[in-house]
Amino acid sequence: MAEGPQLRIGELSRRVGVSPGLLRAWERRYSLLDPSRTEGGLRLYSAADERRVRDMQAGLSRGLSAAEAARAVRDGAIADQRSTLGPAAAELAATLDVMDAEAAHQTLDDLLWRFTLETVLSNVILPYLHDLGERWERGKASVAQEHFASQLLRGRLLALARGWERGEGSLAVLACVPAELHDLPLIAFGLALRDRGWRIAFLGADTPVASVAETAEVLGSSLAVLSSVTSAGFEAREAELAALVRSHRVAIAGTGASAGLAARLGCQLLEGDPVAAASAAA
Ligand code: B12
Repeated sequence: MAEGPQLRIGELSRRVGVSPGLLRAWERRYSLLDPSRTEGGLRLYSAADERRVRDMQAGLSRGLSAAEAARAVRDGAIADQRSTLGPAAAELAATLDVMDAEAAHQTLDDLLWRFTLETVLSNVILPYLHDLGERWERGKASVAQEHFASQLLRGRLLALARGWERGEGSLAVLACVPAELHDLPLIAFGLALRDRGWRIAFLGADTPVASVAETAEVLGSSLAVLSSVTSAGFEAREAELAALVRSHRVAIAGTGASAGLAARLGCQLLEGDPVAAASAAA
């Protein structure tokens, strides 16, 4: 019996942001998962299965086909890369925790030189932000540390975003719902979408839904993505969002977005981390 928690497919799906159908396909086609069975025949997945799914996502976000990514997971190629990413991620966290901007930028320079931006986003920056929030909630990180880190990373990501409005590709308008300030994941999503040939119009934090509609109209967008940490952020604007969905292709994202809300609005739900979601949206 494998160590650690034994998860049903729904719970595994929720954790990694991959639908149960796709997980089953990866299990069947590529033997990516190796569940144990209860006496009743129910499949239970281990921490090792979860890790292989995350490695598979990392392979896909690097542009590998599903078959190539599954092979890289089986050969341990992605795990090898993860093991060299790990120390760099710990170093970034350490430099940000002591508010050493110069050292943090150096670590980011080094990471971005050695790995693709998407690998750094998916494996270092986004997990770091998530972890920072958990530590802040438990009183293990101060507001100052959290603000320092998020401002430094935000500045860095926006510098990488320069010119993302240019090119020939389809245009996506990205915005947080009114009163929502968490625009970092939206920036990460925009960078990943830009890497897939899209152009980005970034409205960022606290944007009225009418302003998203206006921008989509004026610039001729192919997709408008709205993000919110809370479900209340979407629900307070449900009528306006429904009107936007009638005239434009819309997707909702962030921890406040759910399948139920997307079905009610008749729009797309973007699941998983912003890099995986960019693959789905593109
Ligand atoms: C940085 C940060 C801030 C910064 C935001 C800076 C910025 N410009 O973005 C500032 C300081 C402004 C801030 C403020 C607040 N924050 Co804050 N913040 C965070 C922190 C540490 C990181 C957010 C982040 O970028 N995460 C990275 C994303 C990618 O990870 P994730 O949130 O787990 O999201 C997953 C998916 O939902 C998906 N996803 C998320 N967003 C998106 C967007 C798109 C487009 C896509 C495709 C996918 C996607 O990706 C992840 C899966 O891999 C989080 C901790 C956390 N858990 O994330 C708290 C957190 C989000 N904040 C929280 C809180 C409570 C607040 C404040 C209310 C604090 C206060 N008392 O003032 C305010 C609210 C401000 C407001 N009105 O919006 C809570 C939210 C709890 C809740 N569900 O309501 C969190 C979870 C911290 C915690 N553990 O309690 N915060």
